[in-house]
Formats: sequence, structure tokens, C-alpha cells
Amino acid sequence: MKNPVFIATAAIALAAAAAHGAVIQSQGFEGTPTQGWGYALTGTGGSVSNESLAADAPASSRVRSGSYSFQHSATAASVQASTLAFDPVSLTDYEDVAVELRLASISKTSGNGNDNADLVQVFIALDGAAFSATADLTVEGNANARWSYTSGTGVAEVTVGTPVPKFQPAGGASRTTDGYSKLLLNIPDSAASFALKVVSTNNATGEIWAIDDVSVSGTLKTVPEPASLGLLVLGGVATVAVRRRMA
Ligand SMILES: [Ca+2]
Ligand SMILES: [Ca+2]
Ligand SMILES: [Ca+2]
Repeated sequence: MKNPVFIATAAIALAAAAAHGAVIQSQGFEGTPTQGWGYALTGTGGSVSNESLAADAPASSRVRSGSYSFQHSATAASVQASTLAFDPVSLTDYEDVAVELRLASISKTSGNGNDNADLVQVFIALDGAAFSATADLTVEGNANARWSYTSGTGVAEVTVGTPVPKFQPAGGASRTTDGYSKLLLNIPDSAASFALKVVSTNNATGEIWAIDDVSVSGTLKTVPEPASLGLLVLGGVATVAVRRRMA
């Protein structure tokens, strides 16, 4: 006869395997700001757009998923910044949590792109705290640096609370290994919640920072609560007692 406690334990283990890398929240900018992971957009130069032109460099590369992405492009030859502020996320059921953003640096012509002082800054505030004035992760342009979500293979990875220098391509024009298209921020397991803010800055109408597929993933905690563990044990004992009476 199969042991019901063993079966229950195996079921919990299977659930844990399925939950590893579970997506907690995501935003691909395909609907309204209230669909998926909610956010608010403020500032100047930023918009959710389905524009992605063959004349761009890299060509037709502003959108990674679906038909839309967030795009920041100054509307005049002056420094403009826009802010995406995402709704706070509770992490009480999760561990090994990471935030991922995908980033492309696009030119509306063949020769523009993001430069020194053109920035994407990612801020994470833990457990209801205010945002720090210092970004947790910064990607900076360089001499009209350009890359798509795929031609740029650089990964900019930090652990929140451990400041690192900015990530910046070593030179300009088309970038590959130092075109930072994947931004990863690891959240300490001690955090019960966090908030995310992304500030994009540039200063020419031909420059675009394109952001798509912002997501939070983690591992569902699998420790059974004492009450349900007790019920499992009681259930096993009762089953064994019934079998003994039937034998
Ligand atoms: Ca999208
Ligand atoms: Ca430029
Ligand atoms: Ca610039």
C-alpha cells in the first residue's frame, strides 16, 4: 500500500519544481497601464509606442514582444527625462527574486544613438522605503552607441543594496558584447516587498531608449505551514489506524 504522507510530500516537491522561476509580475506594454504589472508614466519624452521603423539603426528593433514597447526620445534638443514607476510587489511567498528589463539603444537615423549623459537608471526601494537618490543600476550611452535586444548581448547585473559603477559601452556606434540589452537586479531574500522606478534620459530627437518585457520572477517558498504539516501527519496516522482495523 502507498503511504499517503509520502504521496503528499512528493506532490509538494513536484509543485516546488514547477514553481522555480515563476513569474510574479510582468509588463510588456501591450495594454493599458492597469493591465499586467501596473505603472505610472511621468516626465517628458517617454511614451508607449508601436513605432519601429526600417530606417532606424538597428532597423525595426524598438519592440521585443507583441507590438508595443516603452520608448524614451527627447522631443527637442534638450535634456529630457521620463519616469516609469511600477506598483509595489509583495514578496512574502517568494525567495531568489530578480527583476529583469530588456533594453535597446536605437537611432532614428543611421548615425545617432545614446551618448555620455544619456542614461537609463533603475531604482529599487525595499519594504516601503523611499527611493534612494542613487540608482541601483545605471546604463549610459557612449558616442552614439546603438544595439538591439539581440545584437547587444551585454548583461548588466547587480544585487540591490550593493552599489556598482555604471554599465557603459567602451565605444560608440554599433555595439555587441557591451550593448547592455538585459538588466538584472537581484532582490535580497530579506525583503518582503519592493517598488521599482526607471528613469530614462537623453537630449536629441534621434535618440531612443527602448524598454520592453519588464518582469519579476522568483521561487515560491515551499516550507509547509506547521498547521498543514500537522494535518498531513494526522491524516497518515488515521489511514494506518483504519487499515489496521480492516486487517
Ligand atoms: Ca511589448
Ligand atoms: Ca546621440
Ligand atoms: Ca545624447
